[in-house]
Amino acid sequence: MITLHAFGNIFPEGVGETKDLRAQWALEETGLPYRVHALDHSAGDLDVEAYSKISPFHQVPVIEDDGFAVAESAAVVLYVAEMAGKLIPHDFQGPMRVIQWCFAAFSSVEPTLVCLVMRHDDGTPRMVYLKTDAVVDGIPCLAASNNGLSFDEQGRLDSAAVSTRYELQGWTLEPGDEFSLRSDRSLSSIRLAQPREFGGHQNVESVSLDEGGRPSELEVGTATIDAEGRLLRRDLASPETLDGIPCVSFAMFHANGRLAASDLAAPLETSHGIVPAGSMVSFDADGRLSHAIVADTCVLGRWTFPAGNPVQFTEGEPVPGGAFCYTTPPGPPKPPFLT
Ligand SMILES: N[C@@H](CCC(=O)N[C@@H](CS)C(=O)NCC(=O)O)C(=O)O
Repeated sequence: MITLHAFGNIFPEGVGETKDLRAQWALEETGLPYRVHALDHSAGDLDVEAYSKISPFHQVPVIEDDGFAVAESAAVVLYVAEMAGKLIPHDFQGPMRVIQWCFAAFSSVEPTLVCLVMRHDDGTPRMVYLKTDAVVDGIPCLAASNNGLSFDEQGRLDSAAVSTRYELQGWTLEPGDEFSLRSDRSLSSIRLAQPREFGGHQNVESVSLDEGGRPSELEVGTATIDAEGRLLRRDLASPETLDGIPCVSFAMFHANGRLAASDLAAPLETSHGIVPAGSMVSFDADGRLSHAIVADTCVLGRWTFPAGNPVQFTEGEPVPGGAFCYTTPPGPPKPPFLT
């Protein structure tokens, strides 16, 4: 059966807007049976090494059919149509016309639409790109093609980059620094235009702030630290053994300093079988293996897990699912212009 890798959880603004809906729409339209592998965007499910095996750009949608993975929504839709023998005419010219409009959608229509103002459901602007610097909601905002201004549903500015040095809620922003505000108007994050000293830490690239306006997480080079300087995450330039685990690409840590998650640099032996190299693994604060996304097909306990599948270790026992479980789709997708 086809597995659709799609979002199970994404930040609120993304709901109903993401390209996995194109794949789900085609699947529903053709009536092909499928199941959904629900990914949590906010938890970083798309960022893990194992997922890059099926999604070169760490994005959705991807479908897997009998071990064959197809990414890119247009290709997925074509695959589904071909598989079902529906949606595409069977003569010579018909398929060419479909391909023509697929290319047009991606290279001509979509980039143009993305450059236009995005709006909330009630028509008020959500994203605006300034032609020249302007003061908006009292804040000097930078005009830059990669820095749109976003507005909440009440029309209040909620993210932008500043055009000049500006004091915002006790923090000094330099030109080009990007900020975002919560709905209670408290500062939620700052991305610094250039790495610099911030909140007593050197070389800071971005900061998340808590509701009290204190830094909670800081990106420092390739590492993330908390306000006390404790390491939360760091990139690994080469494989390292951490807490006895062969790690590669990145490592996340619990508050007690123990390894929380990484990709495996080498196969990991467990009492239930071998978790293959390249799998993403996570551990609880006592060092027990809690989850994995397996990089290759493997047998763990009573189960065979195909590549890219999630494993949860419940009291040490491997079972499918957990944080990344398969779910049945909630119903046919509802593209905005059909509702
Ligand atoms: N060209 C790709 C783009 C896919 C894409 O932009 N996916 C977004 C969701 S709409 C995504 O997965 N974003 C997650 C990320 O980049 O972190 C396609 O059409 O499939």
